[in-house]
Amino acid sequence: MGQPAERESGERAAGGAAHPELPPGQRLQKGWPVTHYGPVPKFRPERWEFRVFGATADGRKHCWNHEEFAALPYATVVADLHCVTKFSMVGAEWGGIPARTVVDIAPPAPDVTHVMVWAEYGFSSNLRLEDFTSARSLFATHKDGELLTAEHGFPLRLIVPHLYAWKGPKWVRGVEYMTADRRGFWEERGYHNIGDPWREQRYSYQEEPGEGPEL
Ligand SMILES: Nc1nc2c(c(=O)[nH]1)N[C@H]1C(S)=C(S)[C@@H](COP(=O)(O)O)O[C@H]1N2
Ligand SMILES: [Mo]
Repeated sequence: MGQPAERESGERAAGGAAHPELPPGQRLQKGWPVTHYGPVPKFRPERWEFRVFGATADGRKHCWNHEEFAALPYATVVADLHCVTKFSMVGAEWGGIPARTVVDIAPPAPDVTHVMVWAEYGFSSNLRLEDFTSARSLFATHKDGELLTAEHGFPLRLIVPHLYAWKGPKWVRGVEYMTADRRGFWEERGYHNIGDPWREQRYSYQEEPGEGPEL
């Protein structure tokens, strides 16, 4: 399998000096490019809901409408964004609802090991439960004090600072609790199942036994 064809648009900096704070192989990006597959969804507040489903502790689906979800306690996290196509955007202050808050309100069953984070148009990404519930994982509504723009994921995107950015779906709509691992959209298409930028886990062919379900 060749390298996955991730689409990119937006400005690219010419060069960009090596940066000691960056994971290996990454370069600094001026500005904030827009990177995703497919069209930008239109936000329809009356139809929007956030769902936690799958293997929940109480066996039920938990739903929030937009107003309810946006009213959950707000927190900020300063974190970099590392795209697997090698650009990084550093020092953003993300604001929103910690993933842990969602997990506390709608806890998983004891045998849950992974989550699938679902977004508009069926985009998905799988995470180990401990990556999802890490203290800095955030469902972001804001960046640097301003509401996200449509192309950057408004009204909600996941930020998982310690993993490559494809592990953070834009236009996120829900979380599925899973008792076994399953690959998400990019993980099925050649990207690494774990995606730790500090270990340069870019592609699925780099996976060690046990790092991901069979392709
Ligand atoms: N729904 C959705 N979310 C997505 C993607 C996507 O294709 N669809 N691409 C990911 C990738 S690969 C990156 S690098 C970041 C880019 O975020 P940005 O466009 O805000 O820079 O979004 C991530 N979230
Ligand atoms: Mo990316």
